[in-house]
Amino acid sequence: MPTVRDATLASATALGLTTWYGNPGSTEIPLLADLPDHLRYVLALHEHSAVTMAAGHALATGRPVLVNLHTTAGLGNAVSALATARLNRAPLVVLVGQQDRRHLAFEPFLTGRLQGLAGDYPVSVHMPLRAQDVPGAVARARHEAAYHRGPALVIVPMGDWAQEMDDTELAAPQTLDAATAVAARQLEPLVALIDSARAPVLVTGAGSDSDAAWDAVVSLADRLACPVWQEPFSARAGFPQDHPRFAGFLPAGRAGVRQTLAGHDMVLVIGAGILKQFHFEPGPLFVEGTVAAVVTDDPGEAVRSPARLALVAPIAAACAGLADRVAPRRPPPSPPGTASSLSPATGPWPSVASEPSPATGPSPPVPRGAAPEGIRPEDVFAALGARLHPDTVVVEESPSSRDALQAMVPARHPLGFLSAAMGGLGFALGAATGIRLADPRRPVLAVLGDGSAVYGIQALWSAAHYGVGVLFIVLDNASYRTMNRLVARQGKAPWPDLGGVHVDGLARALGCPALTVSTKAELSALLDEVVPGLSTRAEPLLVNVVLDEPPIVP
Ligand SMILES: Cc1ncc(C[n+]2csc(CCOP(=O)(O)OP(=O)(O)O)c2C)c(N)n1
Ligand SMILES: [Mg+2]
Repeated sequence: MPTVRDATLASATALGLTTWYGNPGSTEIPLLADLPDHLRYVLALHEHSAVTMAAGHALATGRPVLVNLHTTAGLGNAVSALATARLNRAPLVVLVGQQDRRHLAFEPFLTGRLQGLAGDYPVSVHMPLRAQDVPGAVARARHEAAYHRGPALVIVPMGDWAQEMDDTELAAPQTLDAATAVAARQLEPLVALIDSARAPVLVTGAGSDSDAAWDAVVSLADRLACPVWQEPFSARAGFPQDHPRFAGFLPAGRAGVRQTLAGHDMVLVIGAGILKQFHFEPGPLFVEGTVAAVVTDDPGEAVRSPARLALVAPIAAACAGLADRVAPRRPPPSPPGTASSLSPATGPWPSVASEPSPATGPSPPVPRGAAPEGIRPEDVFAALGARLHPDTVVVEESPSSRDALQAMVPARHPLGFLSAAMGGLGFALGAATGIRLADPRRPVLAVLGDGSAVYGIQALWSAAHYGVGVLFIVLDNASYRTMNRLVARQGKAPWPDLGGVHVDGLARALGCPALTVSTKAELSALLDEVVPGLSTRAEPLLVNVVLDEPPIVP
């Protein structure tokens, strides 16, 4: 008779769970010892990195990835990364070790109170009632992770693995597929709403970041001859940001949204809820008389949206269907003296490439007052924007310069931009590593603040050990500049600056090659050398860019 472990490995293999990320503990040794060679185990030096790397891998492939965590200590370390994985909709099967069930009642060493440790961030948490239910629970977790797009936890007592399997079927399908079509009838109310509007506008979110959805939303925007905005604080690009209809990034405050979208009487949000905010601001989201609708494949986004109509449907199919059915429109007349054809620089709407937008403020400023050779974040982004291949994945974690990065390095292919959906720092280093590990042909760049880099630094060891060719650019302003800006409005900060943190030194200590640059000339020379080879790079490189930024004015 095969064991529970044999049956689980066979089922996991059949379901495509062949790359495992983890950090081992004694409760998982019966599972991990002599793991078959066709299963690849990627070691992370901290469970947070195991989950961020796995999340990057899962987002790059669109398929679930397995994570191995060690009882309370391991799961506890991983919780914020699991929460981020849930918000970023990364499908993960998380096996959590537990003490042997035969003496769990005595609370032996390493007993975990695991069930509620990750709160309600996982899409499911199961500890099978019998050892023989473990293979089925793992298969179900794979389907739950894929269907609900988040981490599904299975807690496995260590004695279960050696138990004999019985001949009861696994309580899980071999294949689970979800519909990707939408019935024409279900689109009719939305078609009517759009057709009755005078000036509709589209707002896209992370949910429409796929080849098929980009194509469909482009067709819809063309049909409606309307601009397309990106939702505030979006973790991914829902529309090609070099497209002439791309209007920019909405502000994360109600007043800014109202003002930006004031000329439209209908707002159709695609692949997001209505509408992510940051600091609370009173007042309505839209000017009076504006009708809002949402198309999303996430029921959670639909149910919390203050909309006239919310449609839960596969986004690409729904948008393609809308594009076929809504009445075609002509573009608004161009103001006198401007070109009539659309191009990123000449479109009728404020474009990131052309003029100031109410969302992002003035175009990225030309640095003034800095030492001629001193580097501002905008210098880095201009240098990157001029060199990066359009297919590059940019993983962002540079809080005080995110707006400039997004404006100056547009996402030109799906997964061209990725950041932590809930704003938790420590995601980018691991996520970039996992993406590149999953897809070694795609150039991958992570842009990190110096503070942010330290939250996920252990992933650099894995990147180095497994020969993962990510370029990590650290913007070294020796501070939590974002926090300093926020606090400056109200008083003095109780925390010091970060002088003395040398991220390049940390990288080298973890086996990752690292350099520091502090002049524009050094930066250009380095990027000229490194960027063209990003798609074939076989080792990571961390570049610490010493910034010369102006003081914060409260
Ligand atoms: C895990 C976590 N802890 C704390 C914060 C709060 N936080 C937001 S931005 C920031 C400063 C980040 O500093 P750095 O990466 O150097 O970026 P800078 O603001 O200097 O651009 C902090 C601490 C957070 N978002 N996530
Ligand atoms: Mg900083």
